[in-house]
Amino acid sequence: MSRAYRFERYLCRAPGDSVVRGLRGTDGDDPDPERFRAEHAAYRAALEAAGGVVEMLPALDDYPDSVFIEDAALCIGDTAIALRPGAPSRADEVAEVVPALERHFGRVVTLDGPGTVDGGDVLVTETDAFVGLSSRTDRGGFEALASILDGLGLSAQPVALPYGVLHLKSDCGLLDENTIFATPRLAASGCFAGYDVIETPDGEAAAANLVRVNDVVLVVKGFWQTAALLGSKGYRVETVDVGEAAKLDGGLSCMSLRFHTP
Ligand code: CIR
Repeated sequence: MSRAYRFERYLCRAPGDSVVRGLRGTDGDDPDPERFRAEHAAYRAALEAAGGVVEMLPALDDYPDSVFIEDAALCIGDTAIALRPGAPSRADEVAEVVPALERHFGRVVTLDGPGTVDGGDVLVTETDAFVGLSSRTDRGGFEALASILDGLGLSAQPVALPYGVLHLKSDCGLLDENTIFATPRLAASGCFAGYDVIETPDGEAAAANLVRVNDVVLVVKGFWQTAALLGSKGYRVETVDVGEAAKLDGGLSCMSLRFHTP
């Protein structure tokens, strides 16, 4: 099973009451902290049901978006990379996650500045790392990350994102070694040449942010065409409700760091 989706440990951060002040691209309803906590608990249960153990880090009310822990770090094999999130309000989340990374990883590498990278912009396969150039991840961040990934045997490839897309993984997710699930607007760029691409069904672009965890594919609840499509192709699908996270442009991948340390 690929290191890109074989996991036995997960780091999650509890949502705090300040989650109501989380960043969002367009004005809308605030998430409800209680409902968010309930959804987060179900999300953690889904990860553990797919195999492995979740370590919960305490809520950080000074950082309203810190529940979206994926953006602060990247975990590959025995190496964790402390990233540099592009939103100024999120930059200091990294220092809060490093001690937990140091407990689990033999090696914690820090991405050099001044460039920025959000973890949500990085899709890792067995051999490649696709890195979205976005409002959060810039060219300097890409170059710095690419040189670290090269040392880990991964070829980093920049991907220009379609207009209005927050992160690369807002529009794609890994299904297996050779297969990526992506929105038609992202796939149309040809960025995944050499991979099989399954496109999101009409009206279900937001289902692209799925997570393969061991033998299970976690899919956002409510995207029934996606669940049926992937089921028909032999994937074992479980659905998870992330309605509160979605109010802050979050989805399934962003609420955990997933890894299998040797
Ligand atoms: C943000 O704008 O940074 C958060 N409200 C959402 C981050 C979602 N992160 C992700 O999908 N990796």
